[in-house]
Amino acid sequence: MDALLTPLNWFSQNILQNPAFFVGLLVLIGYLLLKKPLHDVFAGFVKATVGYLILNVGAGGLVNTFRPILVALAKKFSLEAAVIDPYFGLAAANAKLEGIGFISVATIALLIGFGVNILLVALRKLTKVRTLFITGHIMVQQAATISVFVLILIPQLQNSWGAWAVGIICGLYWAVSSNMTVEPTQRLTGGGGFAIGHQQQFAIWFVDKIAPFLGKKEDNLDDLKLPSFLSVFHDTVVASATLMLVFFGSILLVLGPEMMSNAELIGAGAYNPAKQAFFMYVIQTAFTFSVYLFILMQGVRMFVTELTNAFQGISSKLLPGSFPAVDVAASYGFGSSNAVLSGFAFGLVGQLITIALLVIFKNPVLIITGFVPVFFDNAAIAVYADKRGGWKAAVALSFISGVLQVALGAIAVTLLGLTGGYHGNIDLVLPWLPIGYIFKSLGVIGYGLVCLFFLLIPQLQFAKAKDKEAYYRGEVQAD
Ligand code: ASC
Repeated sequence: MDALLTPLNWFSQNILQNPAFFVGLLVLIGYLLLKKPLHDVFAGFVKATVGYLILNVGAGGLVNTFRPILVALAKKFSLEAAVIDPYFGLAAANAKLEGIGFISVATIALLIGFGVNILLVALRKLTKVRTLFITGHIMVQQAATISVFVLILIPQLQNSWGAWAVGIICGLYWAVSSNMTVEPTQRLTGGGGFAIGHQQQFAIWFVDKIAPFLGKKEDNLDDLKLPSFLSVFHDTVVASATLMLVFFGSILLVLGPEMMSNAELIGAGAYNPAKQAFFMYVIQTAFTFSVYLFILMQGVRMFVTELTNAFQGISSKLLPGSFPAVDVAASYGFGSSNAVLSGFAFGLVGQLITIALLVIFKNPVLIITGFVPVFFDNAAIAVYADKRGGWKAAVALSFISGVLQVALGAIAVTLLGLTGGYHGNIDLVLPWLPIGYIFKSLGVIGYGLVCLFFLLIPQLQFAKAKDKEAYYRGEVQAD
């Protein structure tokens, strides 16, 4: 058994959970299968891996700079509340799993889930699943949260079958939800050849369907006629730096130099009064947002180009007809240039209004905005909505998403009995919150029903497709 487990663990830790190398490896294999010259294979591997590492720098910079500021805000007002953010959610989920003695379930489930996903794609003629979820750091977070859903809400599964139960349902969710993003993403990217494997696949599917009813796609954010002085905001760097100066600038002023120089709370970005005026620190921190956003987009561009070229090798030879399901940031460059920021801004407004309502109505659980869902989810929602229904759809849907993240996040915290945080991303409330209630009320039968529900979704997609061959090729068809 050890002879099998040791290499599997090595693969999980070094490759699967480190998507830069996973994507690099896929590019390497893909180009080899396409019989490219070895120097091109090498170059593709390097560009994809480095591109992904650049994306990590951008995403990590955003998360590490802006998450502590929101946490400091909660501290300042002594709020005991749950932060809706996957990194806080991971810590809270692990604490819960440790409490019931099932801490290792999530890691085993990760491998089982990935295996299930491969199997579903390999059997695609039967399952109609076309996508392989390859975003390892997200899979780690979700395996932990879903472990809590399964083991806490269905206590009968707190036994040696627990890891299998979690792994199977994770694999189903990864395969099926990313498969739902094929058409929306192909439409957005003009046949880019990838799907989304992140934390908002159900939302993307829904937005793609509903946005055309909310507005006209011709009235998109890029073509919005702004008075000439406002038109400078069509530039992402100018728009993001200005927006963040207003938003994070106000928060930093409220927090003040004393709080911001608390290195324990703020981490690497703490304010050093000996070196800089506070006023300049505020401007620099706000502008840093644009820097990381710029880096993130650059990295994405590098790895997406290589991956979509190379994956043709994998999808023609190894896993026929498959699409890679990647980080949602890969979609950002294909929409209107300001969609990302608009989604963040209106999602934030939705979140803040809902948090205010929780306070006013004295809800027992208070929620704190976490950076990851409010930025990455709502940005994506606006990108896809704007493509299909213009700015009106983008504004409305990212706002609604913000409201749901907070309101349903608060319910999830209570349902699962978590302390300190919850995953918070939009898919982890819809569909996962209703799934939680099904688990709670129907137990193992509910678990079986949810598995069947997941299996049914690609069947329905396939049944609806007029041209069955085009479905397998991931071509967009008229509705
Ligand atoms: C997440 C998460 C991140 C970011 C990153 C976006 O959900 O955990 O670190 O989004 O993947 O590129």
